[in-house]
Amino acid sequence: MNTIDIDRILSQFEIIGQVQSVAPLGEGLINDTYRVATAGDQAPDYVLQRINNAVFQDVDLLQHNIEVVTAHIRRKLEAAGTDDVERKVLQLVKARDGKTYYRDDEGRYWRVTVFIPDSFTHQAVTPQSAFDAGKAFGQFEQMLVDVPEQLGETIPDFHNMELRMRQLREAAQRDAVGRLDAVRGIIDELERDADWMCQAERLYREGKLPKRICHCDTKVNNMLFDSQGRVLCVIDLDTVMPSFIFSDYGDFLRTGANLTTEDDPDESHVGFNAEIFKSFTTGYLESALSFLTPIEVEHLPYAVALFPFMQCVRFLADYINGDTYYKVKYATHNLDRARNQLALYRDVRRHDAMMADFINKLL
Ligand code: GN1
Ligand code: MG
Repeated sequence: MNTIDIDRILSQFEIIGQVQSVAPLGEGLINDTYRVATAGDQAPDYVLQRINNAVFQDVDLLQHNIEVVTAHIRRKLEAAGTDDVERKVLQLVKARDGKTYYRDDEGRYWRVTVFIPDSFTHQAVTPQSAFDAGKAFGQFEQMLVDVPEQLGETIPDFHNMELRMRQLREAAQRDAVGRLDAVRGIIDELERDADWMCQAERLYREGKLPKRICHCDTKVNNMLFDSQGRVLCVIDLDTVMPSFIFSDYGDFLRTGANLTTEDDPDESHVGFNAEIFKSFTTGYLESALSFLTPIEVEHLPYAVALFPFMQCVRFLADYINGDTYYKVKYATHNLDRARNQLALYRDVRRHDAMMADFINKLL
């Protein structure tokens, strides 16, 4: 993407100040993100994103969800007298036509938010920031219990484990690029636990498990921290939609409590960090216990296992399909990620009893 293009895109939005530089930002695997720096102290910096509309096919619905959610959170923070609200919720910048996105001549979709000053993302957490993050996600879900509109699913059945298993089986059946032979062992291992992992969908069908508005992409690097390491807010709101609370609780621990990054190719580095589990869970239950049902609480250890398992299934399916979904940097990147997540899943399962015990003591 050259500067001319970016300038032309930015000129479609109601931004103030003189654009000084545009540089790639963050580690997202789906959208392309840039930081737009402006000259002087008067104008804010901005975040420009190209929305991946192969993944998010209904951009209108996507942006509508984000508008509703950010406005709702802003009202709640203001009503609670929170200081520094501007740094605690994302602010969308309108395009010239009043929409919160712009479709360019080539059919690419763009959006702009105000960059939150002195904010940082991290790939790892300390016990203290895990506790804060737990509390923040519980509060996030709590603020959204009375969101004034029904939100649509920006990716239908996003965290539906039955669907993810079906997609893996279909990928294996097609074997589009001849990678199946190398991964049969992993598939067999996943199949052994697949039925257990799909229990949330069954509980939902039986009317025993609710869906609530969740963030659904709570990995560590989707959270902004200030320079002292305190949580500011949750970003990357594309996947905010109705789901099981397991999504937010489990996906945070999938990244936060892994002893290494999700794509570390050396499995011996992978492991479940029990200390992070404990601090995150303590924070989460402090804010979420007021609205969680007993069946949700009882299944939290299941949620910790579900997300590395599901992510393994998704990375592996993408590997078999020839890397059509996630950004990859080398040929076996998705395979390394899948192996990493499977190793994490195994280690989480070694902690089943500890997790249940710990949660019971908190109640
Ligand atoms: C994607 O966009 P990003 O990188 O924050 C993905 C998540 C996965 C994650 C794995 C819309 O998140 O579901 O958990 O990669 N988002 C989508 O790192 O598929
Ligand atoms: Mg992200």
